[in-house]
Amino acid sequence: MKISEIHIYSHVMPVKNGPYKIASSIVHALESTLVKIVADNGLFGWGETCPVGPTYQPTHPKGARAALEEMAQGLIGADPLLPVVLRRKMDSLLNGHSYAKAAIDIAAYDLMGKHFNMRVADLLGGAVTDRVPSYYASGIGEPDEIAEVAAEKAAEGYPRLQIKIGGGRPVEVDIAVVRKVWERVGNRMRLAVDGNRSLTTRDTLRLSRECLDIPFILEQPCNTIEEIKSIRGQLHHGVYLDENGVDLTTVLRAIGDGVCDGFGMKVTRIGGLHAMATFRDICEARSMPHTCDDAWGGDIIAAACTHIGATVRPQLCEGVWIAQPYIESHFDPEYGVVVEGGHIKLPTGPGLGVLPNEILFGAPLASY
Ligand code: 0XW
Ligand code: MG
Repeated sequence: MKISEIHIYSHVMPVKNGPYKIASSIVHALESTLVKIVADNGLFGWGETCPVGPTYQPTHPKGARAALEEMAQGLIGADPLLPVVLRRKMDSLLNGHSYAKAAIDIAAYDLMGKHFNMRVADLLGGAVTDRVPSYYASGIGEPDEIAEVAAEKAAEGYPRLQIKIGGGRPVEVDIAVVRKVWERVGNRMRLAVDGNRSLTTRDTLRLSRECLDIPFILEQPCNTIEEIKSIRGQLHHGVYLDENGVDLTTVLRAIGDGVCDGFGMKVTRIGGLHAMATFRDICEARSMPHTCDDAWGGDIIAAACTHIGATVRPQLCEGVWIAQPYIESHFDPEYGVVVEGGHIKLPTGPGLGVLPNEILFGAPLASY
């Protein structure tokens, strides 16, 4: 089989009850990049990549589009059924830009699933569940407000809450937020406290010391692995890397150096579903819990995260975060991916199991 056409689209999604505020970005609307690859037998697959603004990671929508345009012509004729060969082909056309390559990888898996009449989760090794746990991520807010969100989400059935903190405000406020949430929900939900790279080592140590009695994990508190490494031995809480887990080499180094106890991982950051399956297996070999997320995205990304999430050993699955609760509408009006009762049903159709209504995206920005 050969890729005979590639179409690149852009689509803007406003944030419901926005803006969404985290330490590294305040976003009102997200610009997603969608890719449709068509094979010489007429089968097609969809991919997507959607950075949560230009400052969360070194990624942005125009960068995704430029990278895809750089590679697209050279990918015509490549076999979409061979993900490793396809990755090497992409690497021969462009250095880096994993988040853009991920859109092609996801589209190839969607196409492959349609070709073999298999769900993507089964192509990735096999689903161990039809309903994956999700987690809710609060925005940055005041103690009472976030405690209210926590109570609401616990009642909805979410097994885990990620509390966003930091962004330059006094650490006392962050400590008060965490304490208020704990008073309100206690052990009804597992807790992660995510600094999105914004805390100093000083404030991270204080947060951990003053919340000794609260069992949360600290997610990406500081900007760099070096900063985290320097305080790791003095922390009273487990540490997960998120933004710093930029590729498999870094993941291997972080695990080897004992810098972290788990990961918040993003499908597009690591380069797509194939790389994500490798990451899952590395984590399983070293008993590292992790999430299967993306920074943002519509139904294509949500389905991709759910499919890989469904293959993770349940004891190590920290949940699948999707942007759906923060987005008004779906790409696929019938089989759009949703969080219900804090969990996400694995799509049942072949491939990703979602079919976007492409009229929503208008004319392609570029076609090859
Ligand atoms: C909660 N997320 C998975 C979505 C937001 O884009 C940020 C991210 C995180 O954990 O940092
Ligand atoms: Mg995070």
